[in-house]
Amino acid sequence: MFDYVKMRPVEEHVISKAIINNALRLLDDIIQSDVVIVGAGPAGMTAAVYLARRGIKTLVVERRLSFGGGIGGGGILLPAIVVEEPANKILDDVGCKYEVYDEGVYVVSPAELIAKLASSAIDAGAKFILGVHVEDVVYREEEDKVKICGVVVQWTAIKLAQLHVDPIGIKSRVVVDATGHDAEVLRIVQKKIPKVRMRIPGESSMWASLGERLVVEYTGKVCEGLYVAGMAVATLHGLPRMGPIFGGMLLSGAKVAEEIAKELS
Ligand code: 48F
Repeated sequence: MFDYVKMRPVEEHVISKAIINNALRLLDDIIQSDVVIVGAGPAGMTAAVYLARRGIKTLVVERRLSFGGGIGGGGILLPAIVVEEPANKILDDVGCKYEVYDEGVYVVSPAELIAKLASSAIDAGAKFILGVHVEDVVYREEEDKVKICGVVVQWTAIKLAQLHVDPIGIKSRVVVDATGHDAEVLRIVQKKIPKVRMRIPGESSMWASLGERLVVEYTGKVCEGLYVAGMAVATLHGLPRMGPIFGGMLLSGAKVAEEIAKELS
């Protein structure tokens, strides 16, 4: 089927130039985005799908070299994820297959969910940069009001090596903290911009159904320029953890996209 002996020889410097030219073009483009989503877990990737489908210039930054956050290990390390209605509509929207387990309860392959969320977001026009860690935010104060207007990122490899290298500043109209249990962006704001008066009680013990409902209900704006989605919502509002069920994460991502779209329109 393939002509295996006719592989085109490509010189080393050509490979390097192709990477540098294209990567710099991408970085130049995303350095000013409408929305920066921090974290490529279920909430962040769902938000990216619905923002990008609305034509909003969306960037997802993820500190690992892979997509998915907690999805991969979410089903108690077993290859099955539980999603409850109405989040199955999101699965339909991204073309992810599922089986009915019980009335309104569905089971999904984690590998397929990661792949379909990521490919739907990319097909819709969202850009992803993997291997970058958000270490700070950019802010301004106008008439005594704080506004978050971007993020400061560092290559994860540089951070792990504990080298001192200055970071990259990215400007955006909105930042979304979708960093999961640690709520890393919110904690940065709490620590470094006391004027926002952020209180972060941390998540409460497990109560799956209540946690799922409240995490969606409390998803939304935190202060000017900053929204929260996914498990970071539970950390911010002291909500119960829910364990390995993912409908709330997907719906939280969809809801944050809807609210941001309203604000930016
Ligand atoms: O943890 P994660 O999957 O968050 P989520 O979307 O979903 C939570 C569920 O997976 C699960 C659960 C469901 O019941 O409890 O835990 O709220 O994805 C968060 C992503 O953010 C990345 C992290 O590597 C992960 O992929 N992340 C965290 N901090 C940073 C970050 C940071 N400072 N910079 C960049 N990425």
